[in-house]
Amino acid sequence: MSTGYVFHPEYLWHDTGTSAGLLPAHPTTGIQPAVHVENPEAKRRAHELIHASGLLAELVVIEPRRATVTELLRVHTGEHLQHIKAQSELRGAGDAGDGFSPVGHGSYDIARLAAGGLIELVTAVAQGDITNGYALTRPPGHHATADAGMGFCLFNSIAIAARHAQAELGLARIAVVDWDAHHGNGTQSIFYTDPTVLTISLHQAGCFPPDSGWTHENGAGDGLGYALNVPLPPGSGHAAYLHAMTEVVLPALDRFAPDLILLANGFDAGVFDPMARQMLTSASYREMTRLLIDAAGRLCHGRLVAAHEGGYSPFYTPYCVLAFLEELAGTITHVVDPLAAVVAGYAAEPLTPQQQAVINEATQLVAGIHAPASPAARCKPAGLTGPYPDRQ
Ligand code: 9RB
Ligand code: ZN
Repeated sequence: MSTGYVFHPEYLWHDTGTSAGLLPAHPTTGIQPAVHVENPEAKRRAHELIHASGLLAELVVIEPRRATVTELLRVHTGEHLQHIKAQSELRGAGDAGDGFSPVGHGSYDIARLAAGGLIELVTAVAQGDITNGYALTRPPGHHATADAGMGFCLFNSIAIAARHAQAELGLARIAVVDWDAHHGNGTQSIFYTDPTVLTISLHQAGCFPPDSGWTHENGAGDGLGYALNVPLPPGSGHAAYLHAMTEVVLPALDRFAPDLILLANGFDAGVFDPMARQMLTSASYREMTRLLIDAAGRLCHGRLVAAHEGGYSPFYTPYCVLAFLEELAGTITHVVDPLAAVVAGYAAEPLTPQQQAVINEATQLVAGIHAPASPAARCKPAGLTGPYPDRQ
């Protein structure tokens, strides 16, 4: 069992400019220039901690490449590609679509490197070179729809990797689990009518995008039943997320029987995050990861591939990333979350009736998911030749 890791310095060069948090600075509005909340710092520190803790030496480092136009077009419209390219050629201050998604000078190529990094990771997992993997990428992707960027996202890397896995790697059924604090609306919309890709999003109810991610959004047409949402109330923490994992995510995965699990791995449900009001700790991420690893082990030869999404606390995100990645790699380092003692007494248990109610609602929908028609056809990567090691 081995764990792949994708990182590239260019990911830190995606320039989100001088917005104050997320608002563009301008003297007429009184918004002073500052630093955009989606800046390199939390990601740089996470990568440094992975290195300094010794964990990097235990990982299989995989070099990213830029996703090709053909690969991007499996998900996005040509107009969207042209738009991002044109915005990226401006000398900064471009936007991906909603006025809140900065496109810096050269960000088109960096976003292609993010999507291509995930493609390389999924390919290595499908070939059996590694069991699972993590791409510590920027910019994020889960809000990007087929034809627009949104919520700091340019291209939907997870969706691009999922389509690549289906088109080139013989992995027919893909489950996308999204535990970023914000609704994975872009991924959901891309696969909304497609029963071959199950999307499950756990998020803070009504946080972002506005009025998105409710339980009644359950897929449509052939895809009815294959979009699940668990909009947890603000203040939800360890108990609520673990309960949502065991009552919704795991049963849904078991019924769906995926060939690959992709994780939109946002850390902004962390207790110190400025962009949401959830209360997860590094221990929560570790436990949630364990559950997904177990599911991947029993369902799809351990194939679990994660892409970084949100997570904006420079001083806390790195410890959550480390806990996640230690668990993924099945190891521990000498680094102990130094904030664990600080958050130990934060009230994140027991489950509240409101949390229980929304989890129950989502649990009811799991019955709408069906196993593949032909279980015998699963987990055989048709696009690959040669021996296929079973590394479960
Ligand atoms: C809207 C505004 C937001 C709010 C949150 C995010 C977080 C993204 C993330 C992005 C953009 C403002 C809709 C301000 O971390 N995803 O994982 N924009 N919020 N004004 N308006 C109208
Ligand atoms: Zn987020």
